[in-house]
Amino acid sequence: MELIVLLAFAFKAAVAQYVFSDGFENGLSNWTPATLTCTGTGTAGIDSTFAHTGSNSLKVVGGPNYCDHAFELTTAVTSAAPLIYIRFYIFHTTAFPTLHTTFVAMTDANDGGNDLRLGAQNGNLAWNRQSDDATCPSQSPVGIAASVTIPNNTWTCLEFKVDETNGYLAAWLNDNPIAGLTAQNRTPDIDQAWYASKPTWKPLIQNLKLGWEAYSGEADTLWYDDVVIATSKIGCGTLASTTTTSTTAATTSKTATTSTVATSSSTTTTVASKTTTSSSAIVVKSTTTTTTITTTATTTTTTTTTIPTTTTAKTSSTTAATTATGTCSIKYGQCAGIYWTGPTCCVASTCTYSNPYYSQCL
Ligand SMILES: [Ca+2]
Repeated sequence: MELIVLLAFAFKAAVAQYVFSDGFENGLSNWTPATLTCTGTGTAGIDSTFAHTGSNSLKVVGGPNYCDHAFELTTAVTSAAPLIYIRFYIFHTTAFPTLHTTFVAMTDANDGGNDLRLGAQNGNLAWNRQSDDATCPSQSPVGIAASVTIPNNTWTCLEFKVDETNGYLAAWLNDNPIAGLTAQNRTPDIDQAWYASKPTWKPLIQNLKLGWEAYSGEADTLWYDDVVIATSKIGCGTLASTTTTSTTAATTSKTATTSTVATSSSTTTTVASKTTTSSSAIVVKSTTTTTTITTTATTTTTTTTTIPTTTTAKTSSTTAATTATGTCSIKYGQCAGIYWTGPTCCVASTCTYSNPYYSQCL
């Protein structure tokens, strides 16, 4: 018993920032289907024939209509709060469309329980806030160009950060920062509009939902694997400090496996088939992960308590002045479209029809 405690400490010292790691080798035991307002043809479930590592992955068949959405959910993110890093490998098969889609959704308790979404619009990745349909980057030519797409038919490493204390976001594709997904500096075309409509925006994330949701008739089939949630940058390669792990490795073989989750440190994400080598590492890893979760959960409880204090202390008087949009969308914001429930007038711009689902202030 003592040994286990010691191990837990040693392990915590090394990789305490990891609160969750799942390669779906134990099925969906760490996930639950997200409860959605309507259901259609979308499905999410284990695929035991295709994986980034190991044998299993999460397969999502997302239908074209809004109700054809499907998501699997974990609440482990709350153990990493208030600074949450999430990394996974994603493999999708249809180019991101011009119109808006979502593949990651997170319930935000500070935003009326609406989702903070990561998806795509105009072919590139974008954050989207369900409550006011704000996007980061702005869907202007400059904003769109500051983001990237996820290539089809290859496993790709995607990581993002939600900093609840400061209300900041960041993201990396194959470890490369995505400028357009950085919400922090109130930069025109990037995140100015994001904060303009909600100057004191600070999310309180309740869960991570991986799946698919379309708003304009777009379908995609996707796979997810090797999901890690942590309190610091994870990266696409090896999971954190191998240093301490090697110390503990002497004690038990159990720990020896921990260092490895992302043994596939190759950022050369090639087509799916080349995964066999690291597979066993991942499988064993899941045993250790359980230890991590417990350990870190304890630490985080303390951290979580601090959130209200921090939040209240930070009233941003600076940002309030940035842009007063009133009830109209700002330039490059959405102003009309099927499913659109936001403002229909524009500040210093004209609501311009793009398609039945999207009109933009230009
Ligand atoms: Ca797997």
